[in-house]
Amino acid sequence: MKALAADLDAVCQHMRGARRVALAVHEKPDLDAVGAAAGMLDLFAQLGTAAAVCVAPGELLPLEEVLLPGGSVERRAPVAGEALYALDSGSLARLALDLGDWDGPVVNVDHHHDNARFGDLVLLRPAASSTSEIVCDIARALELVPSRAAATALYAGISFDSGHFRHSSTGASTFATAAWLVELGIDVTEVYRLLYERRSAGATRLEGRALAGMRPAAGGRALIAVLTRADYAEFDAADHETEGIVDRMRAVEGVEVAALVKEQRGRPRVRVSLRSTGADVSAVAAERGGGGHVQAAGFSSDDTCEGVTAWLSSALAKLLSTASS
Ligand SMILES: [Mn+2]
Repeated sequence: MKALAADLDAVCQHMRGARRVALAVHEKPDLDAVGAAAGMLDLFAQLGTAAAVCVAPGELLPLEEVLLPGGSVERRAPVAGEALYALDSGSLARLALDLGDWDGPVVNVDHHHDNARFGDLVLLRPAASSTSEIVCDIARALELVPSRAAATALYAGISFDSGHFRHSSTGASTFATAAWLVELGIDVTEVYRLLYERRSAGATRLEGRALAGMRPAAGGRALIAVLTRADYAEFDAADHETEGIVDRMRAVEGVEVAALVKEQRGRPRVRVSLRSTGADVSAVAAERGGGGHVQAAGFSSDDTCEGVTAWLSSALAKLLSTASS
């Protein structure tokens, strides 16, 4: 599969000519992947092209039952004669799909800056907030109007990937696209509640425990909190329900780095989430075999919570003593 320089027009042209399409997303799909897939499904439906979202058995698509049409997800590999549209995935290997011996045209639509530029057609927009935003650009280039349901999913994807319009990837085009979707009749309050206001009471209490217990490091420029198995058990909260806690810690005035240490059920013993206002926490994570982005990273360890916390105290002090900010 030869990589060709391609743009929006080339992808639109391919879409108009496609006969059968398999839409694929990255493994552990997020709401941007789901929103982009819902948007592309709708566009292909309007073009009269058979399309399905194809994922490996066992992959869960968040809010699939709300944001994707019933029967649109097939837990299988693409078949002969289908073109593969890879959405929101930096590489073929990262797709939530085992391609097996399938061979056919690949169209790569993504916004990850480290995208491997795989495929026969590449539509890569690293400045875009989300792949969902790029799908809106495709819709407008095709002069198609997404259905209200597809518009809702696209808005959900943009909201999720932009941190609800606050990450640095949020540009004027993000708001313009959101405004276009609102004009199509979506209910922004309904989407907000669906995405951000469905936490369990236990998860909210767990957050309270973490926030009440946070301790300063690096002379107050960092905060570290620990959640033990006893905390999860006390509030009957699931492991994945810690999302957002470390961001709340980072939002404290004067805090440049926040770290949340989460004790696991088995191995690894501990997972750590790191957030910063600009200091490179991916470098701290890399020291313990982890990684991520400059402002959002993580690592895991078989050390105890106490051991990891002690290590973090000195690592964050060192990081912030050398940080320019
Ligand atoms: Mn994305």
